[in-house]
Amino acid sequence: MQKSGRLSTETQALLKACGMKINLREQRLISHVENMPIDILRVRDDDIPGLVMDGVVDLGFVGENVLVETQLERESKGQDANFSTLRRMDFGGCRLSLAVPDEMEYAAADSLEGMRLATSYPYLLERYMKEKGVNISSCMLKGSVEVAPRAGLADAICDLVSTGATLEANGLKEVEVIFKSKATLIQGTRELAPEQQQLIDKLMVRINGVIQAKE
Ligand code: PRT
Ligand code: ZN
Repeated sequence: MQKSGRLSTETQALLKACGMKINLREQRLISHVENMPIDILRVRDDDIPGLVMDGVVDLGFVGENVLVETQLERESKGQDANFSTLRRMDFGGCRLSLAVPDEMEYAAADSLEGMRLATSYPYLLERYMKEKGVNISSCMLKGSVEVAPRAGLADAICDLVSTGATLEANGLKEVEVIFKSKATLIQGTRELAPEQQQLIDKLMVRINGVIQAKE
């Protein structure tokens, strides 16, 4: 799971609601669940899909945006990108959107033809633009994507949005949603011992119950 960030509080709360006794110490990478044979690894969210796809961990909670971006990047490099989705969560909702300066005229994706877009998600952006048949160049920024147009680094951006306040504060308008995301639970393709798979099945019953009870 994510160590600290937008997904960590709700992931921890879900695991506790499923009956796991966990005592997560700040400095520890790995914590053992006291009442179940499970170890919890807490890392940057960007590392989670790769850890699952490489079989280093069996399960991962991660945003679909990070998951699909990693999958596309790995596929483009011929690396393993296999996993299965166990269940979409009811938290971590956001959208990956195209946004342009307020004063720019925008009708459809082809309004961006020939432009440069700043993004942390170049593969999702490229996939969308290819589908639309629009040629753009992208400039990779891991943070502060929303200041790129004002700084003269890009004409427009492709970034995560939840309330839209960040875009508004930076003189940008959201013009198109290219990917809708929530947190999701994935499993690697490594074959597990029967008792391990049974434990996962039991956990899934509990996770489904916890999420349904909130609906
Ligand atoms: O340190 P680590 O690498 O683990 O964390 P991180 O900083 O990369 O990610 P974090 O914790 O910010 O986000 C983790 C995941 O939460 C994302 O990958 C998404 O799946 C999900 N999520 C949900 C969001 C948002 N909502 C969100 N609003 N991730 C980022 N944002 C950012 C967005 O990038 C923009 O800067 O919030 C800003 C916009 O918010 P609004 O409300 O102003 O629109
Ligand atoms: Zn991250």
